[in-house]
Amino acid sequence: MDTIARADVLVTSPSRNFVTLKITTTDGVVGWGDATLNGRELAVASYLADHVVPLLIGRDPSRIEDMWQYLFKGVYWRKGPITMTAVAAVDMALWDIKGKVAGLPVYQLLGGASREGVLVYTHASGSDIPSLLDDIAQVKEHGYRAIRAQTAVPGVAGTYGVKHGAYYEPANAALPEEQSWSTEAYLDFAPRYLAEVREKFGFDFHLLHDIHHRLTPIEAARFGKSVEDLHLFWMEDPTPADNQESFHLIRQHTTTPIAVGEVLSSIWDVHHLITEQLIDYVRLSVTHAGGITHLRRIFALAELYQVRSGSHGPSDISPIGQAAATHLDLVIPNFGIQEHMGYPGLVDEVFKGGPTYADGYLHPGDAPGLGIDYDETAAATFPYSPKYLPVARRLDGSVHDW
Ligand code: EZ4
Ligand code: CO
Repeated sequence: MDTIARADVLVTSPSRNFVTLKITTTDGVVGWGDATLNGRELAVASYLADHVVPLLIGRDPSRIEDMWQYLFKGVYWRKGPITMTAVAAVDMALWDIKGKVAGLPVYQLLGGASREGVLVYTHASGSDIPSLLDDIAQVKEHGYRAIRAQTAVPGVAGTYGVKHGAYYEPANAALPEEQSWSTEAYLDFAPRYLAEVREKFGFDFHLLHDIHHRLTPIEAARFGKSVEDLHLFWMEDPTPADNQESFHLIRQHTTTPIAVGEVLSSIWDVHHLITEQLIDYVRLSVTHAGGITHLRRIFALAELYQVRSGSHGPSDISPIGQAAATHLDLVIPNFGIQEHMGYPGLVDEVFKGGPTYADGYLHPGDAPGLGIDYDETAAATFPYSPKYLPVARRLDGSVHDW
């Protein structure tokens, strides 16, 4: 029987950090899994190398579901982003192996394509309204049918979501940068710039906006109400979802669709949001939510309540995680949209292949497994470099949700 011969945890930083799990079987089949948790990379690397790799050796790589149960239930300490990212990496690597052994792309193993391609949205941003409008014009030229629009808020130093140069890289410093925040300034400005976007470009594309957990429920309700005529595809993370019940309050006031999930990692983090129909899109990622095995269970629950998928796909999920997401997206009946932020150039030197983009859609391709390779020689030339997300402080100096 083919068993797991070895597993290696690889860390590389081709301009940003990625953690990758490589599983090799006794038959010499290699599976890749993404284990990148932005700003806490080495915690997951240690969880895998110190506590998971020794358990994998000699086990049957074809028993994906059993491996998932073993790593989730078997450890006693359940859930949380570090655990669920580590479990996800093993899960992804085993799906990659199963596909390679079968000679089939992972989406075929999951039931086959339900659509021709995966609708994606990308980011447009600006330091002010004119530069946002320019950026949207450029993004539209690349064929995107769905665009997330963010602009720096006047009087707020370092607003989240704004590109510096060609890319937006949230983990931007060796120690966390201190940024500022004013809810009043944001609530005054954001609806106005989103209105200008619709005025200039019309309604024939999906317009998305990320609130990044910055509002209270009643503030989010006010925001959602004030942009109803702009027909946003969604407002993302209007308030932290630690208290799932608080979304009832937002729902009572606005028909602006709601998307939640990028910082969450298990079905238990969203089950109330889903079963009470408090959100429209669930945004957990394959990489941070226990892999394909767990995320497809979350999407299956969501389908019963007409909640669609909208997975997180930032540059801090590696191309392996993005490939895995694209396979799942192609199959599930309640797919909504997939985030596709893209990567800085050096990332291509390490990660080879992966989904292809055309005309606003991604396709995972038909190579066996996940369809992506990792160049270990290139990766070794980009050593780990500490990179942290910023923190946000209100104008009085107190810490706000980032
Ligand atoms: O700030 O992934 O929707 N996307 C986002 C991201 C997050 C980063 C944090 O690691 O909000 O840009
Ligand atoms: Co977000």
